[in-house]
Amino acid sequence: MRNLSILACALGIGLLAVHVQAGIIPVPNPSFESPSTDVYVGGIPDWTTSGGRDVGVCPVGVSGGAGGSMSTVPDGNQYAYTLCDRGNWSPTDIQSAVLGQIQAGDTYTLNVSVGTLGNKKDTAIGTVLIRLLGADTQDGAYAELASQAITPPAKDAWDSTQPLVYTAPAGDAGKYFKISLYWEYSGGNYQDSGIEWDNVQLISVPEPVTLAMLAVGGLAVLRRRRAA
Ligand SMILES: [Ca+2]
Repeated sequence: MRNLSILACALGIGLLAVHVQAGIIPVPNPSFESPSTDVYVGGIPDWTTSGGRDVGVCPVGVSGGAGGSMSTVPDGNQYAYTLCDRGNWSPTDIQSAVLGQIQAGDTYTLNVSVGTLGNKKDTAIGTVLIRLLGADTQDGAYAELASQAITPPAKDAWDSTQPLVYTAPAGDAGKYFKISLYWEYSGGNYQDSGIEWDNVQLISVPEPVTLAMLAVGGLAVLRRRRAA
């Protein structure tokens, strides 16, 4: 009987640890498969957009929009595009829905596939960032918690090897957070430019000390059970 209770206790701790480690944070419309379309469509469901000339979703292999398209897509059939052109250099920002509240000490890893539109020049693409934004209240003013500068890949290529890794300090605990896909075009001497986005993934991992404390706590419980 005692062995059974020890086993049950160990299983419980194990399940708790698994639960704590299962840190995939759901992101609405993470692969820009909505709305399903066969053309360029302005706007992205579940995301807010600002700046640029045009922001929306596009299926792979479709030409149009600002005169170019991607011939491959990392995930599914569609990607998000952000276009700007001469005379409209305003930074483009695509922001997710609010995803939850920051847990102090947790490490958040944001991975996004970033592409460069097929007909674009290789230079002067400007500043490309993937970011986490935070606010004290859900509807408050969101400010940058962390950002990762992205070196855009070659024309008509995708890159997903530049993740944002952010370990939340105590001061950010409880803040509401969302994802930002940001592009500030440098204003080079050419018309039309595009950055593409796909396959947004956000994972959180508890701080190691939390897991260690859980393990220590579990051992203490087991010892008490054995002594009883
Ligand atoms: Ca996709």
